[in-house]
Amino acid sequence: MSQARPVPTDLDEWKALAAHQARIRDAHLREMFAADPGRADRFSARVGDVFLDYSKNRIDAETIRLLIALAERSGLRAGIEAMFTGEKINVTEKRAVLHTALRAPRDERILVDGKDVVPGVHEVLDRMAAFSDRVRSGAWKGATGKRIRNVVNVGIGGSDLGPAMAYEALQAFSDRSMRFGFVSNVDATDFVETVRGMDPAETLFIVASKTFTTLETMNNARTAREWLLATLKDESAVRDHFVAVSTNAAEVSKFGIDTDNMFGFWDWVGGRYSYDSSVGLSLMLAIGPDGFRDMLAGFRLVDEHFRTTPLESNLPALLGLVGLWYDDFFGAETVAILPYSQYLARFPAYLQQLDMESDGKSVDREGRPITTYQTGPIVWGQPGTNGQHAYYQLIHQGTKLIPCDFIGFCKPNNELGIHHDLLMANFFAQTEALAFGKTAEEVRAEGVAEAQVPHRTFRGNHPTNTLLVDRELTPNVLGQLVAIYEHKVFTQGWIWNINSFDQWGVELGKVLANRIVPQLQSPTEPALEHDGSTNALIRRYRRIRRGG
Ligand code: G6Q
Repeated sequence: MSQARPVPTDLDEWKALAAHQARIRDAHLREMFAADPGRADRFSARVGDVFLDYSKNRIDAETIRLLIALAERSGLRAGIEAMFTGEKINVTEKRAVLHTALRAPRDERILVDGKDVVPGVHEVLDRMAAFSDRVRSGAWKGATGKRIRNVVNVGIGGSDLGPAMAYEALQAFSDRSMRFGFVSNVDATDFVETVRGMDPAETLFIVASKTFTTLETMNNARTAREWLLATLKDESAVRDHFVAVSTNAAEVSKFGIDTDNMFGFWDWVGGRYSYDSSVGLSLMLAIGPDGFRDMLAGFRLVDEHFRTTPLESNLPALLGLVGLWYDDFFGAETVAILPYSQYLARFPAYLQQLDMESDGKSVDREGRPITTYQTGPIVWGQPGTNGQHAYYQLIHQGTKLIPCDFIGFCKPNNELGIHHDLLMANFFAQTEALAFGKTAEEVRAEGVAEAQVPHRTFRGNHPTNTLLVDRELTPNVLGQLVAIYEHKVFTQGWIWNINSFDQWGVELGKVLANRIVPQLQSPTEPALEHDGSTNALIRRYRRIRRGG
């Protein structure tokens, strides 16, 4: 693994794909479906409750064969094995990448530096479960003896997006007698609006921060402590109302949280891969330990599939390969994630971080600048059908190629009248329309005036993946979906030969802001040594903020 890999674009397999693309780029999905009645069957895969139809992509059997050849040549199988067995594939931070260990069964052994990490994972899970049971049953009391009714997770990025997304996704399974809030933004509005109406005596704060030094989180945590003590007065109340999720015990106790009330995780869990660790404590409080374990089982099911299934029918790998096909061979710059489930409203934002922070890299694992191919796409999206009444216009008729993932469910979480069939009718109609469009002849046949024909014509041939879940959204299904995307991102990152597990761009932001804080707060005019624009903006802000 330590040997420098060839630049992907120098590989014969890459060149073969480029030549193949030139042959099929103008083929229309209309023709492809007409020519092959078995196409929908051929281009489908399944794992657990998730069925993937990837037939509405601009691919043929040869495309998949060549993409798999590229994956094989790039050592994807060895890469998967290296990840699952705890090799230090996060080369810039010299860390193993073992979010898969978070869902390993008790009897599995996974060694990092010669030590089995699985017992530690289960020890933390068991402590989380015991704590959750106490809070949910009312046995854990606040400082004044009241039971906890509000839980507020204070964290940002990987310590926020996962639990916030999953809490929203699994509200149907949560304890409705409790209120859950997520404070991430250092904008005071986030804190103020989240705790509005909460009784401090009934509120538990979970300060979630891997490093316990992140500016936004530490500031929000201090504000939370002041808010609590303004009512409860006594410092000792912090013990009953604050717990921490972190890898940094020293900073946790410096903050005043008893390390007995700290739930750990490990440096081999990246922030954006961490909500199935103790970072998911708020979620466990909401859905209970059994629900949380059921979610882990869903993750696990996909992990095993990804690790053991041949690439030809390996769902996350196929999703990755088809995505890479557009990204690198059609020049597509973006991917839309379109869940037809209101509960998955935050899923696109979650995947945005997972994908863009992981694969948003322009230097390869050997430190060479990447100049001949594209890496991670811009990820975005909103739940359907809302998007249809907004930005789908550009997907249908704009000048850009935007591959889309449609995620839908055969069963609703809330059975109400004809709602679900209406939702799913839109779901099916959109992928059909995107693929097949509407020809000028079809528009004319509707009696449309000639001048309008070009405007009403849909060229189609827009690629989509359909992920159709056999059932309703459950904790287990959510685990499956997240693991599918984790491994999709891994597949692409591995072929691009980048480190999907560091985030120096994020680290930069943390350092830069810390430099400017004292410049904004200084009572006397500070000496500024930024560029001319930044200096002037800071001066302007100071003047106006101070009423000058
Ligand atoms: C995730 C990133 C980043 C991180 C936040 C919060 O992979 O590293 O989003 O999660 O910056 O960091 P802390 O958990 O250390 O506060």
